[in-house]
Amino acid sequence: MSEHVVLFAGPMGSGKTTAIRSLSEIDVVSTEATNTDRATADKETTTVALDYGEITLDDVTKVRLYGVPGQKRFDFMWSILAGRARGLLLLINNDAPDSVNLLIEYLSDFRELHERGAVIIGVTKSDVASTPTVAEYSAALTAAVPEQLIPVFTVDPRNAEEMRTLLLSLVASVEMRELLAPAPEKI
Ligand SMILES: Nc1nc2c(ncn2[C@@H]2O[C@H](COP(=O)(O)OP(=O)(O)OP(=O)(O)O)[C@@H](O)[C@H]2O)c(=O)[nH]1
Ligand SMILES: [Mg+2]
Repeated sequence: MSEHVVLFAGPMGSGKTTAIRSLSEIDVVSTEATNTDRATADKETTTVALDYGEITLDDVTKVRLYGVPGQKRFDFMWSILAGRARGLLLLINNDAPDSVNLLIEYLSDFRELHERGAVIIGVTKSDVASTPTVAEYSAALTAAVPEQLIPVFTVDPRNAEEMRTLLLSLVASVEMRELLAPAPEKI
């Protein structure tokens, strides 16, 4: 059985915890605390350390799913967990103010991971805000990271099938990268 570690990152309220709960086949380990920043995300709780779940794809591929807090005051967890991952699933909620630039900002915070591994973008809450479009995000990504083609999809983290499709695509990209440039421990 092969095994992968992927990281779910993105702003507060973009749906990281929801996505991991939709996908995981084990009880998710969560670290939720009362949300005191209701202006940024109007929800009861926020992640303060991590989420952890697991899923088996095609009976032979185990994927460890780690979610980080969206709030930057907990960003010490970002580098701790990013170091273990080979794939980055970056969620951006379409209803966030200036969401295109916010996405670029979060992507640059995980530069080391997306340069070393694979990355995919999931645009959430497009039922709440219909713009920006996927094309607008793609144009900004091409301008910010011209050397890498970063796929962008709309996704609803509450929908397990949609999340699974996105995850399969990311894992395929991770496996492709590993074939081309194996991690040192696998050489
Ligand atoms: N309408 C709608 N609601 C969504 C969508 N995606 C997520 N949500 C809701 O938005 C909220 C997202 O909350 P979380 O999953 O806790 O977000 P998070 O990214 O883990 O946030 P932090 O841990 O605070 O950084 C939940 O209430 C979801 O049900 C979507 O595509 N559409
Ligand atoms: Mg969370």
